[in-house]
Amino acid sequence: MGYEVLTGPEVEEEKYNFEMMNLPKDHPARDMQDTFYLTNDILMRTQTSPMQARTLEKHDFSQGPLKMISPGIVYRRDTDDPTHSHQFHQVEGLVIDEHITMADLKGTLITMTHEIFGDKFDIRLRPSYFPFTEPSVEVDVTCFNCMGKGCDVCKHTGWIEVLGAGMVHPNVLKMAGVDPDVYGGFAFGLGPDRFAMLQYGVTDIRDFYLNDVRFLNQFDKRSN
Ligand code: FA5
Repeated sequence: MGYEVLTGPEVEEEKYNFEMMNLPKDHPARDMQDTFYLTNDILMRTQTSPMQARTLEKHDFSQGPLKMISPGIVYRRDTDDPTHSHQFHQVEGLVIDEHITMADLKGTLITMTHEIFGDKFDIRLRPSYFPFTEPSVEVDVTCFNCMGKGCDVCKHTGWIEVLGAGMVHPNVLKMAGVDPDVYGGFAFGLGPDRFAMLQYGVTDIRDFYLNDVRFLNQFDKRSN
């Protein structure tokens, strides 16, 4: 779909992880992502969203629109459970140009989800909150374990949350030196560990990180 693939640092500056993502110091939403700090200003990134600020800062819009995805590992002081790990993957997506709308975001998300999972899985968009997007949504996919009936894996909701998204907040553009009166667009951040769980029927995210060879061998093409 024409996206540039970029990677960024896992040991990140607080400025890019929070400040430039419209999360000033003492902003209550910082609690949404419990953080491993290395020093006052340096942390293990809690999300791939700092790559939005890093890319926006550099992009030359006279050369055309910005369309990037950025995969990588992120870290949070989350309590491990079947769908949460303290270390996991995210893929950030960012599209900025003139005249980008929420319909472009929705079309992109539907295309992506159906391409990966096929038509037997539904998605739903729920209104949500992120400091760096307005409006914001969270996207859920039908639980692979119970196909929507409700089970332990999906905490009896029938859905598994796989990504957050929204229209990029004007403050994020402004802080990166981009004029929000001219340019705008959408961003999303998805959790590929949860995508892999859905696709391969893995009921506990911790299995990816425990290095049990009996589990890992299933995915080793040489042993199949
Ligand atoms: C974020 O991290 C936002 N940066 C996403 C975003 C990007 C929103 C751009 C808007 C625009 P959230 O905390 O909801 O949002 O995490 C995004 C996804 O990462 C979740 O949907 C989920 O799939 C995955 N995720 C979050 N926490 C964990 C965890 N502890 N273990 C595994 N996956 C997780």
